[in-house]
Amino acid sequence: MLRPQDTATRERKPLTGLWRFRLDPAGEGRSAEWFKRPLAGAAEMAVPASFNDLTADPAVHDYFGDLWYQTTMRVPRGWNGQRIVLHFESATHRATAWVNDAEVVSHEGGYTPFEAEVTEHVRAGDEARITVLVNNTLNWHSIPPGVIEDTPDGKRQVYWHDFFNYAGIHRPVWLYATGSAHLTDITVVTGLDGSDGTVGYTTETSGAEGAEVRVVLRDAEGTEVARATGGSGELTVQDVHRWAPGDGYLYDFEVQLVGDGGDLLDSYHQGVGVRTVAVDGTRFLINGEPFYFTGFGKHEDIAVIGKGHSDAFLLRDFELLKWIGANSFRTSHYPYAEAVLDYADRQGIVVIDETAAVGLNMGIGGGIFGGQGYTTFSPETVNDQSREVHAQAIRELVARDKNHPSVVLWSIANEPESDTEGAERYFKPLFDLTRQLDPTRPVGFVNVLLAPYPTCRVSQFGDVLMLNRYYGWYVHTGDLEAAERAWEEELKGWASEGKPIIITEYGADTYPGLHALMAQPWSEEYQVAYLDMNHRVFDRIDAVVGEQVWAFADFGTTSGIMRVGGNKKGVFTRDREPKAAAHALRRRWRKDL
Ligand code: GCB
Repeated sequence: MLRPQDTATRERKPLTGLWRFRLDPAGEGRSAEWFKRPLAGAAEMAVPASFNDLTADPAVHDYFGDLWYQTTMRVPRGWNGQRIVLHFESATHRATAWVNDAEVVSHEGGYTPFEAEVTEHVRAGDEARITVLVNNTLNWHSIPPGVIEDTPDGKRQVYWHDFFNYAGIHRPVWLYATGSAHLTDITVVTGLDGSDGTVGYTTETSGAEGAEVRVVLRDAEGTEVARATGGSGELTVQDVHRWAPGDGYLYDFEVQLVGDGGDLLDSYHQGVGVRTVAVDGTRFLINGEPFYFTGFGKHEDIAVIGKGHSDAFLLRDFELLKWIGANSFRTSHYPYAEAVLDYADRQGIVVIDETAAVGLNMGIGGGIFGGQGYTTFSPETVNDQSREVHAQAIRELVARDKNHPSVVLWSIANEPESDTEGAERYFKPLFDLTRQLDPTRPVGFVNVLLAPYPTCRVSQFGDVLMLNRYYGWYVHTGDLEAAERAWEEELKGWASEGKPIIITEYGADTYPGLHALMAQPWSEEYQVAYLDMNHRVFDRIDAVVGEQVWAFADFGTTSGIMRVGGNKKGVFTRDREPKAAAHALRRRWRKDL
């Protein structure tokens, strides 16, 4: 699937703004055919945004179930005779859409795009009614999972990940037009050969019998550097300008579909960063050079709009990454908006790209350890059907993000149960699948403190070890000496595996403005001392090739005795102001200061 674009042959129209919106707690809208008329009793709702915090009503904030969105728009007059497509960048966690009276698409999974051709349901120049049934419940067959429990006070949505279950239409929605002969997919794989670069490509088309594919590669100044004809092939770029961390140099790869008579049927532009990624022993190599990750686990999380994408916050966050000297982040704990990855490509920021498989671990709940009364992997809980949903999430992630040079590593899950036979059986095929889908990038998963060295049975499948550890916070709380000893001992065990180790989370909740001379937990001083302790340990272990602090900024969670207005492990506050730790990290990471 190609992301909508305006090109010589394509036009798109954003469907953002205020839509009609209504909850459907009885789940009656589908059988009552609400999509056939203007939504009765509707409020208005911003798209893109999470619906949860745009209301003063607690029942809406915590709502789970069916919710309806509807808008009317005019199909551009000039689209007569074109193929017209309705495209959602995401809808959380599943959706069905109608155009006028016709059901056109359903999609499971809250963070990847989906679309449907709607040519036969609309007319250029006419109004079209677009209705979307979004459902935000989590169950044993959703990624992430959850369960709805009956309580004396009614039903409750329970889940095992530590961030608020924001939902709605979080990213742009588009109507776009192409010709009937069109490109449907482009894949690029880049290589290096001395000072030259290679760009291997494959394309897929539809309705294009007799048409020819032509490709042109241009440098950032627009000068042509290579061209070829044919649906697949390889281009060579002499004296290539490599994409590298801190140098987001992109070539423009234009794919053209040309008809018999030489007419341009379709044109699509794909940014290409020429770089290589490899693992060699305990080293993580980008362009053959050892790379050390500095940065964060992030969230898509902003006050008021929740997980709604904001270009303004995108810029602010990347400014802060640069300011602090971060060269990377992980898309914890779900695929981020495509605009984020495009920007990372352009900024030369390295990305660990994660699926939404978080909370597959009944040993954890909202950051608190302890039994949750369920078995993680069993026929009644996370089972073969869940694994197929997980596999589909991996397929969609790789399909969406395969061409981003910033993405150097797939993370197929965060902190699942990983010390049992059930976990081993569940994960082996998912690693195989990811490698089959993308043989060019390393694959890993993020290991939790509950499966310390040497108990983990899943890390054997990874090319890289990704560890989340909270020595000095959840264990040895406030005792950094004991924490340092225990952490180093465990890390030495992992180092003996001979794989690169990235510390994908370490962090301490910190209430901004709370100070303590004796470095008490929750104080700004403790967060700094905690990070210093971790860095001493990392600097003593050669196999550690990265440190990503948890978290970039404070973020919204469910309420709990461990959470003060959300998770406060941010190095920046939720409105992106620095805590003392931000200055300390900047001194460590900014080699140029
Ligand atoms: C973790 C999770 C992350 C939590 C964090 C915490 O291990 O991966 O989602 O927010 O711990 O703060 O407890």
